Amino acid sequence: MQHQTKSFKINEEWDKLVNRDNLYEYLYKLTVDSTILVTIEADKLLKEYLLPPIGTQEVWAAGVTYLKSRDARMEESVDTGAADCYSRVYEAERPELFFKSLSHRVAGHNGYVHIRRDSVWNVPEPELTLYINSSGSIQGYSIGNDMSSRSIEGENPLYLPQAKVYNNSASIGPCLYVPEEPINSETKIHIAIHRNGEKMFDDFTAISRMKRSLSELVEFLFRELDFEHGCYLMTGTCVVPPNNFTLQKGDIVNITIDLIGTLTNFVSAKD
Ligand code: DO4
Ligand code: MG
Repeated sequence: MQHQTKSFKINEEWDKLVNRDNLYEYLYKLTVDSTILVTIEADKLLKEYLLPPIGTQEVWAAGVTYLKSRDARMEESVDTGAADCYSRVYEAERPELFFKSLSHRVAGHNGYVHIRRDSVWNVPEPELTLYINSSGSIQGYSIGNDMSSRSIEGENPLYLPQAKVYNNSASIGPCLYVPEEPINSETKIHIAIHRNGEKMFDDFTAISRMKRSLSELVEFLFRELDFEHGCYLMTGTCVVPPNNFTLQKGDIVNITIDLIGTLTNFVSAKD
């Protein structure tokens, strides 16, 4: 755990550690009794592959929460006549929420995300990701990458689970950010994609552009679901690469969110 300029070694099981009300206060108090790691040791740990900050939590995702996402989906499905369902969900009271992953399919910082071998149009989706405790209260924030096949979803929206859920289709990290106050709505999300050392795409937006509030998404998710140790919720993509762009193996995706950090992933595919 890091607090201000210090790093601490915490010997607690993840699910128990994070699933509590007032997580910030709990962690703050822990800093008093915990072992401080010397800078060299902490830096070494942080430079290596970091495990994603997840235990047994399910990862859910919201969709079409930004105009950018609605428009991109309408464009990719224009030939199939399904474009209307995206404009309707964007305006509807009920948001789109879908199951994304369990921890064994989630990559961490500096880990590999996959593109499907049967998909010709693939993109990363940079998303503010909430950690919500079992009582339905947002206790922390992370960076999520909701890897997606635009060709498969564009063919038919009923293929959404195949476009969204496959090995290494989700990434979360580099940390769980637990602030004292809720995240500021002017917080920016930035994505850059590099190929062979060259920048292929780079864009950013603020989370204030989201059509829905975070609490509204959480309220719908928790209506008929219990999460024993809390859950993660990716809150939808705000940035979409141009329609002629598709990811390739070897690409590097960097997603940065103010105050949280940068999540780096290498693009690969199933062996
Ligand atoms: O409607 C399909 C998925 C949308 C999504 O993942 C997003 O908007 O981020
Ligand atoms: Mg998404």
